[in-house]
Amino acid sequence: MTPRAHVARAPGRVNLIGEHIDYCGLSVFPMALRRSVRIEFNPRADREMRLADRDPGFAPSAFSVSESIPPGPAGDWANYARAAAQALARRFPDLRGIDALVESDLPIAAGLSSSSALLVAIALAIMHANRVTMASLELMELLARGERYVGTAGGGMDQAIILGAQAGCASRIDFQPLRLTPTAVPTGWRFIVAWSLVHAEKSGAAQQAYNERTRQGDEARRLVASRRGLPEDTAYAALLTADSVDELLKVAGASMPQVLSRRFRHVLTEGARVRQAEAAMAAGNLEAFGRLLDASHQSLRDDYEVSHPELDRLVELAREAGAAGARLTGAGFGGSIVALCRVERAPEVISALREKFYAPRGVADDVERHVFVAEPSGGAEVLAPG
Ligand code: NG1
Repeated sequence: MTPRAHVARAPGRVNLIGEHIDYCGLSVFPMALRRSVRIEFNPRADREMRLADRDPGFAPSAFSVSESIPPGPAGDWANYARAAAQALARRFPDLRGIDALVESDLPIAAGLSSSSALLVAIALAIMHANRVTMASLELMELLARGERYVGTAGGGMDQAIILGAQAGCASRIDFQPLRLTPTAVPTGWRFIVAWSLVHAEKSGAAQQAYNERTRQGDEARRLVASRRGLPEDTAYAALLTADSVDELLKVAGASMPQVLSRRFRHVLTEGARVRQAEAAMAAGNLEAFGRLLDASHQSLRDDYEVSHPELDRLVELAREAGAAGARLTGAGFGGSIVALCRVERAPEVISALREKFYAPRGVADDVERHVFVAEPSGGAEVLAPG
């Protein structure tokens, strides 16, 4: 890579609340992290993409930009680059490729969206190299659809926050139509992210479990809509304007198998918690925000069944150490938790996790790789050569 290379940077994200509801079209409340994927890149004169990673665990990869790029094997990291390149090639004719060198300080498969950050950084690099631009909201939607290339029926939260985050803020993301509304994170609050040491590989079993949840959410919605005499394609948001949460839960309880009605209950109650959490943050009410985190975790564990015993243990330990609340964040099945505490409590929470979670598992020395304070950061950008 020449010293004149540009750099595309895309942050990871931690979702504060609103889990497994973006694909139902309901609002979510994430923030971007300082940890990020950085790509040094130079334009090429042809359509080739030549990718390398500073981490030798990721083999170099090459492919050609086109409207239909054959995927690599399941789990191949370069599939996220293929997804970005294909989505852009369908929007802009005759794109040239890039030479790219990737590095990242984001943990992989930890529920912090390292894969969407890679996809967004590659997309920005290709666009910059080809001097093409797009309205930000349109790009968020294009890349959310584009990421389905890898086989996950994901929602649009990750690409939206990675591109649209504001430093110092969490953002409520509404869908249909897509919109971001920032709220400043109070200066005395700290969100601590802790990894469970369990990889939630979105290309493996977790992908099937994730896609199963999206199907169940959809089926429950259709059953309730038809019970209410509404068209089958009535969205969650429209169901909620027609009836109260309690009424909808009663209908669900009477019209579908128990497992579906529990999934449905998670979606509706989590949707309500997002609005309450946003208001609690705006009011600086840490205790109220913490209670909502706890309620979200319980719902994800019992109704949505996406937790893991190691996540439950981390949540329990964070609360015992004085966090106002904690919950799993991201898709679950492993990955990370997010805990909220006052700034002066943060060292105690972190050292309790070190002693009671990481030390017994033999990784106490590495604790700053696994636990960190999340600093609300700005969105993805391209930096000129230094
Ligand atoms: P992670 O945590 O990156 O696996 C996934 C989806 C989100 C959202 C969350 C659960 C993708 C790219 N991301 O995130 O859209 O549904 O799960 O809230 O599929």
